[in-house]
Order: sequence, then C-alpha cells, then structure tokens
Amino acid sequence: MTATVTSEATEPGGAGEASGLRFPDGFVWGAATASYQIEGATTEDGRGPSIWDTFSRTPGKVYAGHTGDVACDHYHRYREDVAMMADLGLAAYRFSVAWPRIRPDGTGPVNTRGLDFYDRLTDELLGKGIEPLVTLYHWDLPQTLQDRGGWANRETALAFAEYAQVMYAKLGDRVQTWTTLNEPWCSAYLGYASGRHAPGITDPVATFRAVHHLLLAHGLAVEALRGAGARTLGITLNPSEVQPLDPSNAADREAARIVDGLNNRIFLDPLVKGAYPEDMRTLMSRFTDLGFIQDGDEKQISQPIDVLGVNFYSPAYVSAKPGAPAAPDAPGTEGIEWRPPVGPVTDMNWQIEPAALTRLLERLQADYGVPLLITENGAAYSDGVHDSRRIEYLDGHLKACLDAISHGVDLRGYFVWSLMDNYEWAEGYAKRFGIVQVDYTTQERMPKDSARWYSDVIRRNGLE
Ligand code: IFM
Repeated sequence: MTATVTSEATEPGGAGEASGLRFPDGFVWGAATASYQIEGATTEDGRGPSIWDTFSRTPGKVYAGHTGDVACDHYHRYREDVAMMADLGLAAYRFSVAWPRIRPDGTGPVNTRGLDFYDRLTDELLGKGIEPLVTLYHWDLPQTLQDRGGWANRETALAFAEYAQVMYAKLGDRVQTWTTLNEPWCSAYLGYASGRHAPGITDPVATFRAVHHLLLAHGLAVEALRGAGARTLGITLNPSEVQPLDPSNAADREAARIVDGLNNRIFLDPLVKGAYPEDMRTLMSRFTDLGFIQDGDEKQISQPIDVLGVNFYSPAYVSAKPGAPAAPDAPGTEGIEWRPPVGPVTDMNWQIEPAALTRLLERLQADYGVPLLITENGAAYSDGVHDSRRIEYLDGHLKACLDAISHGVDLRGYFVWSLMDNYEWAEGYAKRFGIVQVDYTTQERMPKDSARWYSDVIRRNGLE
C-alpha cells in the first residue's frame, strides 16, 4: 500500500505539494461502489430485507421496475472484481456494508455469514495491496427499522451505533478509514421529503427528524469507534455548490443562502461547529416543534472527525421567483427556482462545471477546515467502452482538484464513481457511471477507455 488517507504528505506547502499537473506525493487514488448497487444476493446467507428491496418492488418507483436482486453479482464475484481493481492500479477501494446482512432485523442477532463476506472482501483487498475504506451506511436500512419509523425515529440512531461497533470489532484490525454515512442529504430529503428514494415518504416533519437522527447516528458511532481504537473517522456529504443566478440581485442571494442552509450548513454546522445554524432552526420550526433535538445532541454530533468525504457531480444555481412552490426535495423553499442546466450535461441531465468543484473545496476548507477526500465524482454516459466524454469529465474535475490544492486546500485523495456500472437507484440500470462496463446478462466486466485512462493517471500521479 503506497499511501493512506491520513498520510501527511499532502500537507499544503509541504514536501508533497502539487506541482503542475502532478498531484501531491501520497495522494490516494481509488474507486467507489455501494452495497445495494453492486452486491445482488439480497436473500442469501441470512441477509434481511432493506428499504430498497421494498421500494424497488413498489410499482412506479424505479425505472422499469429494476431491483438490486442481482445487480453486478459482486457478492459472488468479489475476487474477480478485486483482481480487476488491482489491474487498474487502484490504491484504495471505498465500499459500503449492507446493514441488513449484519443485523438482518436492525437490532437483533448478528449474522456471522454476513460479517464473513466483508471479512473475505477486506482480506482480498489487502492481499492485493488495496486500502479498504468502509462506509457504514449507503442507504440500505433494514426494513424492520423502517417499520418502526426509520430515520424519523431516534431509536434508529442508537441501533446504528451498535451496528457500527459490530463492524469495527470485525474489521477494525485491518480497516483504517471508516465513514459513517453516505450523503445524509439524500437519505433525509429524497427519502422523506420528495419520496423519490426509499422509503418513499413525503413529510417535512419526518424529513427534519431524519436529518437530525442521521447526524446523531454519526456522532454516536464516531464516539463509539474512537473509543474502540479507530484512527481515521469521517462522514461523506454531497454538499451543494449553490450560487445565486444573479449575484448582484439581493433576492437571488437570499435564495442561495436558504438552499445552502438546507443542503450544507444544516449538516456541516452541527458536525463541525456543534450547533445548527439559527436560520435553519427557524426554517425547521415552521414545520415542527424541535423537541426531537435533545439537550447534548449537538455536542454528540460534533465529535471530532479526521476526514470529510465530498461527493460532487454538478453545481446548482437558484433565483428568487415569487409564488413558486417549494421544491419537492427542499421543504421551506417556496419562492425559489432552480435554474435548469446550462451547457453540456451528463445522462443524468446534470450540468458539467468543474470550476464549481474548486469553489466548493475552497469553501469547505475555509469554513470547516477538516481534511477533505473526494469520495465520489464521475459521470453517467451510455457511450459503451469508448467513453471519451467520461474521460473529459474526469480530466476536468481532476484539474479542478489540482487548482484547489494549489490554492492551499488539504485534499487527500480522489475516488471515482464508480468502479463499474451499477444500480442507479430510482434510475435502475438505465444510467451507467462505471469506468468498467457491466453486461447485466452475462456479468462480463469490460474496462472502458476511461478505466485505462484512469490507470495512467494513477501511475503517473497526475494528468497530461
Ligand atoms: O449512485 C450514486 C451514489 O450511490 C451516491 N452518490 C451519487 C451517485 C450517482 O447518482
């Protein structure tokens, strides 16, 4: 293993400083996936049902009724997948653990066959010199916990901390870097406000309770894992790079401030500064009594972290539009309009603007000061294996990372989303983010041009 996420070589201004199109020495290169999106084997070896098993079977919720039942069959093919990672030269691999494999009903007996899968995967990675980064929660909540209210119920946060400790007891001797949650914005706002994701609820009260209990789950788990000896702990967010459409217009600036609050500060302020922003308390109070935020919770949430994972795809531009209804996934945004994408977009219809990533990284460094890791960045294109548009997207965003580093941002590594084509949630298998193509009929993996290009980037630790 050449570098780890906590490697000091990336200290800005230190020996590892970036120069030209080269990244700092010790910069960590990886690829990311998530359990429900690749594993399949949803009923094997004692795994319990998750909210995505239920949601994907609910008519009309997922493109063409696709489910993760088979996905990339990674549960059975992990050895060949790890060999493929080694061929690509990856230094690190970010995967998530399916909570329902470990505690099938969320709180009850531990399922050793589920634990054994991640044990084997970890050893396989280490055997090939690839550093494993574990994400404890990437959206596949045990269904039984949902039946008791899911993230709207405080008990789910306590159950998460217990599950985190079970995982640490199993893998803590070999896994150095642990992140608690992936994109709690999606879990809370897509899961409980717009209902576009599992569990498909549309209730602003449940949304804000979910925000809080997700953060509390993080804080409880960090404290427990730190106590058990974990060295590198963090969380992955998908912060918005949100700008007013017309920066000279005060109403547009106010719109951007509210969206920044809902998407960014409502998570980052309690995580790093130990308190919800006052304006977000006021916004939440329009919908619900805040009694679910108990004394001591914000302190619990703000346990020191070592790394902040950043998932970035696209910027957002907003403007004031009197009379506009609130966006379905953003309670409290009446009178705000999201500008449709301008210029080139990916197959997700997401605007491509690499400079927005530089701005975001600089803002996170300035306002929050936690070492950063790009835990996801990539593009959906259905171009087959000759995916020059993906190469262009990645190249642009890696240059944006270099710009941020050259401006003093402490960025420790980059994980492309995704290692291979996989189950893109409500879009099913229709959207392809992989640098490796997956034929879902034969399960054949075929590296795309972007995979070979990324290998070269890793090998030279830089761009051309
Ligand atoms: O596929 C998802 C991933 O699970 C979380 N971040 C965004 C990706 C692309 O939508």
